[in-house]
Amino acid sequence: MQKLIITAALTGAEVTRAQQPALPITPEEIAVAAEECVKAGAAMVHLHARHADGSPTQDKETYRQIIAAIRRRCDVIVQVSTGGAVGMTPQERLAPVTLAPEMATLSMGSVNFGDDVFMNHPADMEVFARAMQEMGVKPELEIFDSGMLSTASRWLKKGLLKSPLHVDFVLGLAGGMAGTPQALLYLTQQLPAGSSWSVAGIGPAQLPLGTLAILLGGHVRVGFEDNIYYRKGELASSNAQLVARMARISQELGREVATPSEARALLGLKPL
Ligand code: KMH
Ligand code: ZN
Repeated sequence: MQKLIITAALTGAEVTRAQQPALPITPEEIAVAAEECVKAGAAMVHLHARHADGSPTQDKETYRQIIAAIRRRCDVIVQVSTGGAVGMTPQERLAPVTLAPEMATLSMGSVNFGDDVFMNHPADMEVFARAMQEMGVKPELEIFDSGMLSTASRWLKKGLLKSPLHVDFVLGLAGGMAGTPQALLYLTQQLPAGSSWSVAGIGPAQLPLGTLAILLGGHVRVGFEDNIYYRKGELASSNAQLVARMARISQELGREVATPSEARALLGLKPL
């Protein structure tokens, strides 16, 4: 089995300091969290930017500062969000891709998001996919439901996406597909040949689905964006604590954890 790629989704757009006191918000805090996660076994960070008051932003300069602060501290695959926050315009959301990061997320369809709707109109997402191709940015396809994988297959045929795909199944979201082993197994069976995949289980789904992904040969995303708890009723002390647990489980199960450069090779990214 390939080595395990652990992605740390450090901040997200929705979680607040009131909910999770250790949430990294400023570029320096995000860089410190990234370094701690790398030391704990993460090979990739999924980034969201925040204003100083904690509100979400897709401001290019803020992303530039975050990436520079991370690069000063550690080697890690940098993946920016193009999901941003619910209600942002497509133009706003696409801004960090113009920094030519190694990777960026690409949501493959719309989904109810709690009491909101996370809108991803196909015409807008085509623009995102083309921009990523032009900038040499590898997309990670965010899959919230099975129909989004059929869109990915169609876009492969149209040349909007290139094989092999790397997809992330986001499961357990209120309004999305269930965070169950059955849902994950079903989705992995629909993948285009040669694809790599990870799973981001939301809330209580993070630990069981991450463990299942380790066993199935997939990869794992953990972090405060998706889950702020270590166990029921106990907040995690840091993003790194969640990464360290996944690394520990993987090693116990006999699967080694990839370094950032090993993960780049697995994902077909250029060495840094
Ligand atoms: N914050 C969510 C509405 C992504 O980063 O690509 C969207 C999101 C997905 O977080
Ligand atoms: Zn995100």
